[in-house]
Amino acid sequence: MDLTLWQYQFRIIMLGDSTVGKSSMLKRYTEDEFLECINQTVGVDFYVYFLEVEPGVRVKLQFWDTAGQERFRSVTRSYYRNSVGALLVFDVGNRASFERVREWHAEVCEHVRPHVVLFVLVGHKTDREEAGERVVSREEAERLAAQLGAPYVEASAKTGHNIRVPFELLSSRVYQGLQAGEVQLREGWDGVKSSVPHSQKTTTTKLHNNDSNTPRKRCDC
Ligand SMILES: Nc1nc2c(ncn2[C@@H]2O[C@H](COP(=O)(O)OP(=O)(O)O)[C@@H](O)[C@H]2O)c(=O)[nH]1
Ligand SMILES: [Mg+2]
Repeated sequence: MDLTLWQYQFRIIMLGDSTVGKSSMLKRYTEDEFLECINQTVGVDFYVYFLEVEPGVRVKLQFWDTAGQERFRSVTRSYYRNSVGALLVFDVGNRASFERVREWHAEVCEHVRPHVVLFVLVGHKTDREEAGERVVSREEAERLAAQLGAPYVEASAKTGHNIRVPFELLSSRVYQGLQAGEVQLREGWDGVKSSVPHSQKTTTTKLHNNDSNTPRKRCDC
């Protein structure tokens, strides 16, 4: 099968403090693997996943993952600018990571203005609740998400609980944004690419979740 057969490509970034589990979420979603000691890569790591957002509409999701730069707050401007969506992640067992969410959000919005990036807020490592390590409640996270205008999802890369939901919710939001004209293709912008001539674009918006036959690929770059 020709893996280049996709109608759209969405570039999505992972945001949040170091160690909240951004790389682990990507690894679980794209490879269904979890590592207790995940390597910190040098440079920007990227992952690719193919998703059918509705029957016959295949999207190449290109995920960009910071590799430690977030620790030094040196994430580059082009990292933000060339993305259409962001998973904004905090660790439910780490209050400081929750308190930093607003700053991450503000930083992105400031850099991409006048354009927008669509967000999903993720309360991650929910498995820590069983060990009595949860310090951020669902209610306060939902309140913050509402203030940021983003949906809120809880997940765990360790157990795999809910791990597909934030990725697919965000992809669905982007796709719907495209249909509604809220997200627009722009010359010289890598957030969304289309291989479909304008006149052939579909107009329905339902997300098709059954992507069990979708091939997975992680780039070696
Ligand atoms: N308990 C728990 N630990 C996790 C989870 N996801 C990642 N971790 C651990 O948290 C640490 C940091 O994960 P990593 O993915 O490198 O975080 P990143 O710096 O945000 O990319 C690693 O030791 C992971 O094994 C999770 O869902 N639950
Ligand atoms: Mg990482």
